[in-house]
Amino acid sequence: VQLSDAQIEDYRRDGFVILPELFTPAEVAVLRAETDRLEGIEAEAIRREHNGRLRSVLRVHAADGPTASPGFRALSLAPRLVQPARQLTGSTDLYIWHTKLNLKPAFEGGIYAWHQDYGTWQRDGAPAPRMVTAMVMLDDAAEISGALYFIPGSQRLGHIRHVHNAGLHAINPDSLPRERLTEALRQRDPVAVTGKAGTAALFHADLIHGSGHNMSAHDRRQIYVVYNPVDNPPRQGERDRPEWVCARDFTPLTMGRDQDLLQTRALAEAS
Ligand SMILES: O=C(O)CCC(=O)C(=O)O
Repeated sequence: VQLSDAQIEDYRRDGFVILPELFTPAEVAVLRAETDRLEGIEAEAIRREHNGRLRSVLRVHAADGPTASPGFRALSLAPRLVQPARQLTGSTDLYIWHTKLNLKPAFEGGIYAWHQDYGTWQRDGAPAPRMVTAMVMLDDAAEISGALYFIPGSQRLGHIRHVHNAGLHAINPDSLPRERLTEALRQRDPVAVTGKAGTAALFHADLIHGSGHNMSAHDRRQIYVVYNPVDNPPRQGERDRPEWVCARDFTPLTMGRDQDLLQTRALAEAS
């Protein structure tokens, strides 16, 4: 998939572009089966809700390690995501900053307060907000199930210093100061990122986004793949987070083939 000039223009203006049903139902089924398998694993790169259901799993794209998943690796290297990420970053040589599978289980899945991802990544030492995140829905995403929201164009505000959000029962401890948020929300109405399973959204590292509680009876599973140009690696940061949230291998990724994702199912069945 190559993005059209109009889609690239949308991204420059709004900070995101949506690609409806980029992955087929059969491919999504492979990824859901992988998610079920990961539910049974214990690892440092896994977070759970109070009821024991998965909240998030990191490093699912890796070739090895406890959370490695051939299906999610194939998705992360699929030309359908890598080519648009190359166009939007303007860089052919990308590596994966991290991958994160967010589950938002039915009734339990909680709030991600409004934030810009680069707020965190700058503290990791990343020189510039040049990353592009590809989110792919593994379930149909509706507003009631804790949909992701974007504030269109907010990436153009640049990086805003985040503050600790005591009292807001969010998963992420830091968010934007209320007055800056109010200003951004007055400029543009937020957009709910809803759609059919398999839909992808690519978004800018400075785009303000967040999501509410999953009040539905259905899980809201979404995978996030963060691509970063190899010439924008983290330098010495304020802190040293684990490799599963901030990768240290800056070897340019090798793009896979679009058929690889379905083939991982055949390989799993044969083994
Ligand atoms: O999955 C979501 O609803 C939001 C996740 C998010 O913004 C994050 O992990 O930084």
